[in-house]
Amino acid sequence: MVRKLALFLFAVTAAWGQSKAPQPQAVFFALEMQEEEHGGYIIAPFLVSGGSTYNAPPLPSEDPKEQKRAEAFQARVFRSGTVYKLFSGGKAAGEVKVLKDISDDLGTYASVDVSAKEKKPKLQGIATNAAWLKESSREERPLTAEEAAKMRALAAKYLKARAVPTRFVDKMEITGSTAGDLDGDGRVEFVATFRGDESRKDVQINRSLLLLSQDGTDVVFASYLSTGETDVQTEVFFDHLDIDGDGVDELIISKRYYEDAGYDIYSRKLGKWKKVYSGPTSGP
Ligand SMILES: [Ca+2]
Ligand SMILES: [Ca+2]
Repeated sequence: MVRKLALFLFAVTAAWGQSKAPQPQAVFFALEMQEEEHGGYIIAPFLVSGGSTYNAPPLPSEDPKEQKRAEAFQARVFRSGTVYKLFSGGKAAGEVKVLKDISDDLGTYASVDVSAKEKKPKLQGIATNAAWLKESSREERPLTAEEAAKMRALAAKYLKARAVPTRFVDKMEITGSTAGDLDGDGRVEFVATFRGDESRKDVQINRSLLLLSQDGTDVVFASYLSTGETDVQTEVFFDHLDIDGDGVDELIISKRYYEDAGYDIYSRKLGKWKKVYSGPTSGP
């Protein structure tokens, strides 16, 4: 009897679960300038999300079924004239309008027309049709020279503790950075990514460091990668946006391999920063 009741309850719960309205899925695209190749701005999808879920967009594949999914996805999201909201640094930054699907063997992307609130020489940001996203009212600005120097000093200290030589650290370049109040507590977090390489006895070493700091004096979170010539992996800060709407911005990081690129997402959950999504790599 108990078993029968359990089965019945299970069936009811399962049916209820299925009848729940599916979470609306939105697409997130990286907006980047690709001057040489496409004469302007392009968007490339890096995430399909219902807010708290992180899924990879369907990408071209040798598997016919996957390929069909990818083609249907492209036809839907890259329909000419489709308008997406643009966010940059968590702020509403304008809109993008799809001009043309220019996907090829290397990747999935469309050329777009950008109507930005603020014309920057090289705008980058996140385009999306996510209806739940709200513009952040928090502080967001570039790092000052003094703050960038603080982050550099912090990176040097962090790497020194990992036996990375000072001469290497001195040559590291900052690949991306921002100062923004990621969690809305009124205090500004600093984010910076660094990269560098050196040859030691014909062996090439590449190093990549992502640093998140409260005010340039302490490391809140770090992701350090040391790779060789054939497996180069670099993390470059791209943008931040509260994708799941929990009040803390996610960090969107562009990861670059030797001939490949993709996007990863870091999120603070239960007080700890961690990687919550590692997107597929595709194209340049
Ligand atoms: Ca803060
Ligand atoms: Ca969040």
